Amino acid sequence: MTKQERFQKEFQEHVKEGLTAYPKYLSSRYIYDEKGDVLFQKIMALPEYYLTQAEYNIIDQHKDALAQIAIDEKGIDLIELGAGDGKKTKVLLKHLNDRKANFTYIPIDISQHSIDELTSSIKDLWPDMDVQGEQGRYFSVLDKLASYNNRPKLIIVLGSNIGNLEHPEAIKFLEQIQNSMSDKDYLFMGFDQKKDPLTIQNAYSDKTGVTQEFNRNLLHRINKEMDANFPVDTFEHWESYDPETGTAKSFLLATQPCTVKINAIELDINFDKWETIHTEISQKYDDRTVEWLAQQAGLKIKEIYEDNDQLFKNYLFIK
Ligand code: AVJ
Repeated sequence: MTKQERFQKEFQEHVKEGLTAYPKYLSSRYIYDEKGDVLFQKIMALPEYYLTQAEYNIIDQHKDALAQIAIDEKGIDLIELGAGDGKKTKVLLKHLNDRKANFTYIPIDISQHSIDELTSSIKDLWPDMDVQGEQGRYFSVLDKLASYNNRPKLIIVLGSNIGNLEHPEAIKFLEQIQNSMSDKDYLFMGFDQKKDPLTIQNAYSDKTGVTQEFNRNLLHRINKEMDANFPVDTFEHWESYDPETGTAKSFLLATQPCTVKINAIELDINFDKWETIHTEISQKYDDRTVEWLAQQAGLKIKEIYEDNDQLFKNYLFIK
């Protein structure tokens, strides 16, 4: 079975499981095909979606401290999980390059398309930079990371991507990274912070409807890849943020009753009016919660960096 076929099979099993459950759910992991990648890039450019700018600000402010790690260690592997378009990382890459640090950049992403685009754009900017991109799911690639032990690693995970995971999964994720680290390695990770609930609510339900399209892309994909007939436009995006738990939840809401045929998996699914499909969580954090997650995963916080508007934080972890 090819990687692609395995992915399709997994996707089909997930759809079957999630849409026959009550309440229904689907994972945001499957939003990201080529169209989903473009929609997420549009989200990152939205004025409401403060996360990208805030983390950009942090990296810009602290790029020298991060570059110093590479200089002090006389060379590192810079491994990025979920690299995407690398916009924020390029600030760091430029600085590492300017300071003539010795490093290999290893961007890892689920999307081969993203890896190819990122690699060629870096080659245009810095022809001599050592870039070795890899396509894969975090969890499968993490095992491989453990073998990159010839020199210290700086592992970076930006964008508060960890926020898509419930706490137990987040701990597992951190644990797997921790297992792949030696005591010379660093982990630099973004965690979006608890803040005015309205700011969060707006970031995940923009007026122009890009987030709705992003969320609906799940249904478009099922229609296209599983020969299904979701009336996509009758499903509305809904966002709810709980300021106590810090969990922002995305839903698709059936505004009309309907029956959806998913031919590839021989499944008919009924939706009542106002029935929900839960599609994503975007967890928000505070220092206490991050400390707890880190401790559960065997990591220690070495440094905390915050943006000027106090919206977002990046934590530097060691073993
Ligand atoms: C890519 C997981 C960080 O949860 O903030 C953006 C995805 N969803 N708008 C997030 C997303 C809706 C994003 N992450």
